[in-house]
Amino acid sequence: MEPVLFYGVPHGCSFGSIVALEWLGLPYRLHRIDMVEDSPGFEKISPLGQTPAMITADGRPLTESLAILHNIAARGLDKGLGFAQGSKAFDELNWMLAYLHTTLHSTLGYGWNAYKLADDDHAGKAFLRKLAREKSANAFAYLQGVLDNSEWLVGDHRTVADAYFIGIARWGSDLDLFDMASEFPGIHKHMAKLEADPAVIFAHAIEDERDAISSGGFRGHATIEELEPRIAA
Ligand SMILES: N[C@@H](CCC(=O)N[C@@H](CS)C(=O)NCC(=O)O)C(=O)O
Repeated sequence: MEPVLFYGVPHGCSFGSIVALEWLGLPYRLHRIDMVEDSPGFEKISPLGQTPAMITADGRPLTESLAILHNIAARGLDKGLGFAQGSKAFDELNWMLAYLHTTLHSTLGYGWNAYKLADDDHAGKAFLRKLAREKSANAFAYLQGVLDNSEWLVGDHRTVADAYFIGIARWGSDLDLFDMASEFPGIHKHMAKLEADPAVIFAHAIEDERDAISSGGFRGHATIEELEPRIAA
């Protein structure tokens, strides 16, 4: 059966998994999770209530972006989305995914924590935003150095690392931390290239609930009722 990706709105890091699934081109379905609402049943797939989460093709629940992206990459080796485990290229991809998650995602996360604080917690917001800006500036600067010497984050073509990148790099401006074009022109250029990709355009349309034209294997949204037998299995 086709895998199902649970993606989160607003602007979840699951965006990258949607892009990667589109690039993969194999059938898949989506289930939308509004991260500011309760989602009964979702805890059976994602005990921490976090997105992305997946029901794999063989029916297992799988959480954590890196695990999901590697699952997609392993099915897309022929398309260059990933590399054979044990190869130098695999290690480079694995390294880049870990960097994007443990360094870029986590430092920008301070900005999301500031966003979620009560409106009148001015000191808390200011502290967290300062941390987010300082720490993620270093993370972006390093990545910009990578992109100064390469068209893609890993190797000479797009991989799941670029898919993951576009879902989280956008937070730099979403959270009003940076003017990406002037402060990180190399990052901005890579983002602009990816923003023109049909899979990225599709993922935005899905998040924004606009008409979404899949050039991959999207087979529609699945309701939680439809998924019940697979969740219970
Ligand atoms: N380590 C997890 C973190 C995922 C994560 O932080 N997801 C956020 C959206 S980007 C989320 O679901 N937040 C809602 C919550 O934590 O309740 C992963 O990489 O998949």
